[in-house]
Amino acid sequence: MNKVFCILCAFALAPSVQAQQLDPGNIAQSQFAQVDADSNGRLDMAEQERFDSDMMISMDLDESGAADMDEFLAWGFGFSAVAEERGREANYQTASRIIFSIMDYDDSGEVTLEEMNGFQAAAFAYSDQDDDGELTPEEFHSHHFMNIAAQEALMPIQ
Ligand SMILES: [Ca+2]
Ligand SMILES: [Ca+2]
Ligand SMILES: [Ca+2]
Repeated sequence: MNKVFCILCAFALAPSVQAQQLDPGNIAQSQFAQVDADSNGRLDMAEQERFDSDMMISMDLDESGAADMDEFLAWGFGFSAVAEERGREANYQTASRIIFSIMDYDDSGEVTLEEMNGFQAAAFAYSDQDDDGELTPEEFHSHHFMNIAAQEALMPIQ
């Protein structure tokens, strides 16, 4: 039931992502809004964990209880369209593979929710520059590992 709901959510989100300007900053902004369940302009760890459980259910298409590399890459995190538009698909895929490998703490080839939570807790602590237990949009955009990886992968070649 929950799974079906989340798959529907993923489809429902797709058009709004495409309607946005293809700008990594806008995508990070829309991701922030999705995680910020109480819309108070800041993310706390409880919001992040709720979002990650929903995301894991949506990603885990074969219902194995974990996400493998293909499921993780297929999810795309909203940046795939930008990567395509900029001809940076290979870079973006490499960045995503690196993030996946870091998340896959026991090297099993699958990321469990527990591993995802461990990664997100570390990323959250790192991003929380003023250590107040919440992330501002700026802390999230500029310091979260996944946003750093995506922005670097999608940056125009100078
Ligand atoms: Ca919040
Ligand atoms: Ca694993
Ligand atoms: Ca903070």
